[in-house]
Amino acid sequence: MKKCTLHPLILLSFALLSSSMIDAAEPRKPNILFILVDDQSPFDFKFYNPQSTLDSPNIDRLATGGMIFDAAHHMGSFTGAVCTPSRHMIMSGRTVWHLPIGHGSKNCPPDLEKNTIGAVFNRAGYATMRTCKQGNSYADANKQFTVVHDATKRGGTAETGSAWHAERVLDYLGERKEKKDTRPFFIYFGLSHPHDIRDGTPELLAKYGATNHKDQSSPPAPNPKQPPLPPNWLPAHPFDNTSMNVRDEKSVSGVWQRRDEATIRNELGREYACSENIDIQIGRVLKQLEEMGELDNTYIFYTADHGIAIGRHGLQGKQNLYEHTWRVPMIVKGPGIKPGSRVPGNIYLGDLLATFCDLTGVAAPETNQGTSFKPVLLGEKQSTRDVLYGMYSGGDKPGMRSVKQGDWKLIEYESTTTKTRETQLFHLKENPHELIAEHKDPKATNLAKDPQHAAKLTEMRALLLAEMRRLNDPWRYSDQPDDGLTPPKSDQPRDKKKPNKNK
Ligand SMILES: [Ca+2]
Repeated sequence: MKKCTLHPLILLSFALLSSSMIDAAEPRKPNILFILVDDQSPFDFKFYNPQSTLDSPNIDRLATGGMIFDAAHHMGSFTGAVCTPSRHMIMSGRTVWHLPIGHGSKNCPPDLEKNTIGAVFNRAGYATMRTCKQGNSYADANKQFTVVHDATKRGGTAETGSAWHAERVLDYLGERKEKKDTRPFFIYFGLSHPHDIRDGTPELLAKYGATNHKDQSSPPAPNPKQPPLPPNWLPAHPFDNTSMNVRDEKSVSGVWQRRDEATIRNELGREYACSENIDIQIGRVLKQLEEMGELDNTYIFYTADHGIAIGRHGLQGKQNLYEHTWRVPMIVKGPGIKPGSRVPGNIYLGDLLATFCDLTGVAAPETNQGTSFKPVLLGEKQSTRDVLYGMYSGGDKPGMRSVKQGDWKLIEYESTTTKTRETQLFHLKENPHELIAEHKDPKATNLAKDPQHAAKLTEMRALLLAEMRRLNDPWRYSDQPDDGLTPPKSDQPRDKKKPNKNK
């Protein structure tokens, strides 16, 4: 008589079914490692700029193992301390005119800090930890993390530089291992560099041919190891951009108001030395996560609070809306993200909170105004929005505004104080470095005065006005309808606590 047995494949199916039922009953929430650096242009990296000489093997590996965003932006700033609104937007998911600081504070609900990253993820049962610089940030939100180790570390040694922040993360992971803590984690791994003063380690400064130049009256020594001049370098910005007297354009040690080749290449060398050190520190943290078996269940985000000029367009600082400064690097690696993928994305830093929540199944707070880009990360779409708006009004008013749609970008400049009025129109595919007449490149320039592009200019100006209205921008340009708005009286944002300028 034939013995009744189950076919091995059926047995295997039962085993798989029961294992997936266990998984379904107790899904393990993913961890988040959020890496935020201070003042870094996307064009410092080879994956955004093949001419770059920056070595960043660990960040490059995140890029090849994850997704690169070509159009990630910060929304802007109403103060020279661009970090401050940027970090408020990151923490809260709110847009620039709806923050608890600045002219838009009347548009912000009270106690917003209770709906920022640390508070939201604590409520969701996450273990939360943060290390970052101090100052020009969002102090009430920073302290919502359960474990906080904040200090500004911009020196050239392990104790005074980026290694200090990495040590805090490594210690925290070590304690987690010791305590057998199995809760999912949210680690906010912030670094104080490559923000000036860019005192790199001696080895890395030597690698990039740079010195911590202290003599304002002479340029530093040229060195062939220094990074090349950027393609959009200029010896001076050709017109008053409404914020030429801000600290970053005049007082940064090592640059001051110098824009000569030797000064800019040396300062880029200092920036790269600091950025490579950050890369080394990230490598240490990733290695520990791998050894702990956490890497495969962790979403890793790498970005900066905004970009920086360092000689591009004759500027030094972060108070402008060219792509080198308005854009930020953005890399995301994690479960379900196709390795080596690349998208425009059209995202803001203010979309991060919504995305963190969406990826982890945590409800986003009602105060959030950002849009999750999880569908982009999962390969379902290329971008989350069609139009991007940027602003800067930390100098003369109304200051600068930009709008981008597809390959087209408009930047407007107006100062009611100096009567400056300038317009730039760029086709970014044909002119990715936003070259202008002073760059003397026959193939690329500002198209705003080209009659062939008059219709496009009109269209982009209409888009900008629509975005200014949609986002409650309190200012209007003199050739825009005033919409019945009274321009804000004070030149200074109405901050409860005034930001410590440009730290
Ligand atoms: Ca910054």
